Amino acid sequence: MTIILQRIRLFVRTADGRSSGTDSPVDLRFEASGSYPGDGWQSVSLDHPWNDRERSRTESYEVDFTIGDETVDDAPRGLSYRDWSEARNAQFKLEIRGSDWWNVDFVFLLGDYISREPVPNSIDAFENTALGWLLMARLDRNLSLSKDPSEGTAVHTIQLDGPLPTS
Ligand SMILES: [Ca+2]
Repeated sequence: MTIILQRIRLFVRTADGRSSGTDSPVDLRFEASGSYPGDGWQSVSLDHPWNDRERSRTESYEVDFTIGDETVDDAPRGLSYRDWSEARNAQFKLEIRGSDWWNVDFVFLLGDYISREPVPNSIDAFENTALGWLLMARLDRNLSLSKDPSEGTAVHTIQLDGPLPTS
């Protein structure tokens, strides 16, 4: 079986405190696999055309992993994993690139997945099943991000604790 993650949506609410918002840039970091261009750790800037991450605002960011030109055995494009265990252990990190403190209320992460399995009794035929948007992670507590260690952590690893399939 192969699990292909085509895109994610991250919902993140900035807390309501007076200095909870940030002007520091924030990246999503993840490890490339499958058809995604490049090897190893990648960074995508989480940025809208407006002033992101103001106090008590909820932002939604979509990151598309199907942008690569490479194909892997004619599989659908995206980040690919051997099985659900590997998919659930994939690492996604939020990294703040400045010392303007960001205080976060909650983080929800959803992923648009496809599972791909060989067709029984065939040599090279595969069946792709679109699973739609699955809840990957929910962090429902306060999180402090800053490059200044006295204010928070610069990199937060999102635990994939959502109810993803186990097999
Ligand atoms: Ca912006």
